[in-house]
Amino acid sequence: MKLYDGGRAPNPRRVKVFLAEKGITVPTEQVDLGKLAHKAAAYTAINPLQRVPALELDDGTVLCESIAICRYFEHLQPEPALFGTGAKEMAVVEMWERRIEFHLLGPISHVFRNSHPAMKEMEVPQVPAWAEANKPRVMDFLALLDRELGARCYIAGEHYSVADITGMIAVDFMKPAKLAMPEGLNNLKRWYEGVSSRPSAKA
Ligand SMILES: N[C@@H](CCC(=O)N[C@@H](CS)C(=O)NCC(=O)O)C(=O)O
Repeated sequence: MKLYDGGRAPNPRRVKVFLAEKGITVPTEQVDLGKLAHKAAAYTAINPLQRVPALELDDGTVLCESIAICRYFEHLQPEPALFGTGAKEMAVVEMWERRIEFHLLGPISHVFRNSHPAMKEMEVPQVPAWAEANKPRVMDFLALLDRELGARCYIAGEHYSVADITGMIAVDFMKPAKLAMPEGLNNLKRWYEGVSSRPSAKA
């Protein structure tokens, strides 16, 4: 088994934090996004979409998409449960994971990819207006999340889950996207301090 990693890039980091929470170690190969190694023929043969992460299994199967990779490990090693347990909790985790991905990580990525000079060769064409259009979406969703976190410890309930991993990494990704955290979101701040101080957050 081999994990194709991309340094501090947010999607590979989701898998690494997930693995750290599970205490699983996987042989890793770095794909240098800065040098566009993910666009070279060798990596394109692994993932024709030219994105990281990718997990190559011993039988040659390649799993892409961070959540698909995380789910694979959840089944291999169910504890600690990071996709919830039981029908209702699993559905609630899934709901929040998707909400965080589509309404927070996605819009932050659009801001970063369409405004940062380092992304010029990866986001073609860069559309600065699309970066601008996504900024208020990020702020609206953060305010919603702050209201939600007034009623519970973690994004999907009383247990830490994959939704918290995606949420923490999305918030961290605001820095390179040059998005400032608005003042006064105290529930969000308390949640972030908790999840980002877990040892897994260093991954
Ligand atoms: N939906 C994919 C997204 C993967 C993705 O976009 N990865 C970024 C790094 S965070 C990438 O490989 N970017 C390279 C590029 O845009 O050319 C997942 O969940 O893994």
